[in-house]
Order: sequence, then C-alpha cells, then structure tokens
Amino acid sequence: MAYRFALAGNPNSGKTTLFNNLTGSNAHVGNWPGVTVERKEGKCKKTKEDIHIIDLPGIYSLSPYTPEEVIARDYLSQEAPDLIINIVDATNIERNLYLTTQLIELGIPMVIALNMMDEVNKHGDVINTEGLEKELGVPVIPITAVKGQGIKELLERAVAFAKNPKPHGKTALEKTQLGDAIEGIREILKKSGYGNTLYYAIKLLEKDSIIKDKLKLDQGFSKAIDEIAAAEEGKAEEETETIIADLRYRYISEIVSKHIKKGRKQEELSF
Ligand code: GDP
Ligand code: MG
Ligand code: K
Repeated sequence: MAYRFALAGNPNSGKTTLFNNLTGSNAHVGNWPGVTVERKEGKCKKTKEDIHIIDLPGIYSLSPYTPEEVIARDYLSQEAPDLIINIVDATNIERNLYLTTQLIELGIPMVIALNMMDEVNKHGDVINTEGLEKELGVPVIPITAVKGQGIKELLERAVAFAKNPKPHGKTALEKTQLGDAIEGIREILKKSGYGNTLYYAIKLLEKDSIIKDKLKLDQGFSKAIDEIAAAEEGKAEEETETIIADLRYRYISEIVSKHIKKGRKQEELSF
C-alpha cells in the first residue's frame, strides 16, 4: 500500500527542513503548472511503508488571494492526499493555528507537527500538547525538525492514522452564530453528492466565487445556497468573511490561553 502525505503550513514553519529530513536527497524539484512556485516531492526514507511526500507552498490561509494559496487549496481539495502533516511553528502558535482551523475543515486525516520545540523549551514556555490534541481533535506531536527530534513518533502516528482514518477534527465555527447557516449549506451540498462538505460549505458562506464555479451545482441548489449566504450577510454590518476570520481568532485565543503557559525567561531578558 502506498500513501500520499502533504506537508502544509505557514512560510518559515520548517516545512522544507522536515521535508529534507524525511526524504533525504531523494527529492524531485519542479514548478507547479503555470506558476513559478516550487514543487518538491519525494519518497519518505524513514518508513517501511511506501510514502510519497509533497511539500506544499507556505500559506497563511486557504483563501484564493495568492498563487500559493490557490495551489495548496486546489491540491488538497482535488488531489485528496491520504494525510496532511500540518507543520506549526510552536513559537508563533496563535498565528499558525489560523491555517490549522481551516485545514481541519477539509476532512482529510491530519496530524500536527508542532515544530521549533527547541526554541519553546529555551524560552521556558510550556505547551500542553495533549490538551491541544483534545481541543482540536487531531494528533499533536512536538518535534524539532532541525535536530531530527520527534520525527519517529510523528511518522508512527501519521502512518497509523493514514492506515485507519477516522472522522476527526472540530470546526472553530461549530458553536457560533454561523453554525445553522453552515449546516444548511452542508445539507444542500450532501444532496448534490459532495463529500467533504464542511470546507465547501464555509467557502460558499464566504461567497468564494472560485469554489462556487468549481462545484458546478444545479441552479436550484445554487440559488438555495446563495439565499442562505445572503441572509447571513444581511444580519451584520461586517462581511461574513470578516466575521468568520474573527471567530477563528477568538476560538484560537481561547485554546492558546488554556493550553500554553509563557515562561518567565523572555520577560526577565527584557528588563
Ligand atoms: P519553510 O519556509 O516552512 O520551508 O521553513 P524552513 O524549513 O525553510 O525553515 C525556516 C527556518 O527555520 C530555517 O532557518 C530553519 O533552519 C529553521 N528551523 C526549522 N526547523 C527548526 C527547528 O525545529 N528549530 C529551530 N530553532 N529552527 C528551525
Ligand atoms: Mg520551504
Ligand atoms: K454583512
């Protein structure tokens, strides 16, 4: 059995460092079709299973605003890899989790590689990885990619998850004022035969026209979805997209305040 794993994360989170660690010199480098964004893929040399790894471009979001975002979201939603390794810079966790909340909604099995743990430990910060794992609904494995630490456990949990994929993950928007609108759109998408509907439902609520065009929905379904999105848009002064971003940040800061304790070393240094 061969598996395809995709590395996804913010720029500078350590994706290439992890990719090189996993694949050694055994990588193929090219460009994504039509753009000069580097495409790197290779075989993992550290597992007995046959695992193909692709290093996606660094992104902050799954929106359509940069070529990198479009490449990453098209690859993830259309090529459906067996698993996403979401690499998160643990020294900048609040910003990195913004992408994580979106990746979870794709419905693809995912593990979080919590990277730069050497820096976290140096600062004296404490991250409750088990708490984070429970909260997000996906495995969280601390690693230090530059030193090759934690890679073995990361691969063990990733392979186990790819072999036995289970529904996972929670959406940051579930228990918010948008929950009903998202469920309404999901119901319509289900009737249209779409599987990973959570990601699409949220994109359609954001009136993402690229996704809308790609889905090629029947006119009746399309109109029903537009009505839900328009009704939601009418309820508040801000754009739904802005509200969604705010809700994600609120969800993340709650999680971070619960599970991360900043050490004293940084403060002491600044006096
Ligand atoms: P990418 O943009 O996600 O591909 O990130 P890179 O792999 O290029 O890494 C960005 C920077 O972070 C480089 O200078 C790496 O050497 C450094 N880096 C990567 N992993 C770690 C780590 O575990 N600890 C520390 N301290 N630095 C790291
Ligand atoms: Mg890179
Ligand atoms: K509005």
